Amino acid sequence: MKRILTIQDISCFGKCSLTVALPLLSSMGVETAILPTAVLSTHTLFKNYTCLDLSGQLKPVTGHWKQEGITFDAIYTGYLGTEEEIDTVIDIIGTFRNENTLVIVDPAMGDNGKLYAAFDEHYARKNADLCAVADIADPNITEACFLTGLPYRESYPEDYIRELLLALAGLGTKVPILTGVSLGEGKTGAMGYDSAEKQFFSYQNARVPASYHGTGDIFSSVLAGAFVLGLNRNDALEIAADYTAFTIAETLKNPGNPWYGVDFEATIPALIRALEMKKQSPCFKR
Ligand code: PXL
Repeated sequence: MKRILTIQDISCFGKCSLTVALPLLSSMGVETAILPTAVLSTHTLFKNYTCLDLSGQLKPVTGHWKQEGITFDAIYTGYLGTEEEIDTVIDIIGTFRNENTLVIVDPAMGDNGKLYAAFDEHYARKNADLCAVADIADPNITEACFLTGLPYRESYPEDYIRELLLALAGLGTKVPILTGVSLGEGKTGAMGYDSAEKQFFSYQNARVPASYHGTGDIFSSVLAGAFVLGLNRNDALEIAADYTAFTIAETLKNPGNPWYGVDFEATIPALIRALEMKKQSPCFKR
């Protein structure tokens, strides 16, 4: 069984970060170790959230794992807290990485042109150091702009997305993948760039007219699971984008749908079915 380590916060209520990554990765059949960076009462879109910083635990916990000889096929990072913590996480990646370890970075720090409440621009730029050590990094357009210094645009030609991807590759990310990319009227999806092969790739589906919190974490978790299981980049992008879009659509059907997150629990069986189909494809390599 493949084993992944995911490093991000626990928002105890609100359906994001570890409370999404752990069930999704486990459902995909990936053994999932967690390294919680902080415990928050809710995610930071709620007012008056509490936060207990656990960054002092990162080194002792991973030190113990190292003594035990524990290894990982992949390391996937999400929402972190401080610049110092980013340095610690980079160290941890260095400690556990070997030539086969896949490093997936979701530099979760903002959306819709703005940073989340807990962050400033200095923190945002620090995330570029983490992206520099990533095999795959999947920022949204907002995050990519804060990482690269390129201007944020609400509407854009495809060339703008290519420029952002090349700038992300310039930071050192081997395969940057931009999320929330619309390449046509009524469409949304993701576009990536494989810097070794110098090839762009993309996947689009119909845009569901709603935006929910935590969908970035859902996309990243499924993407990370798909890559560690050995799906090729097109299949990985497709399963992550389809699952996210389907989950948003299902959430919209729920008359009492919560504003703070999506009903991903209801769509896990569909994810497992989609994954089984992909694994039967001749491109499946592991
Ligand atoms: O979904 C990203 C995320 C993760 N963790 C916390 C957050 C957010 C987004 O706001 O606040 C604590």
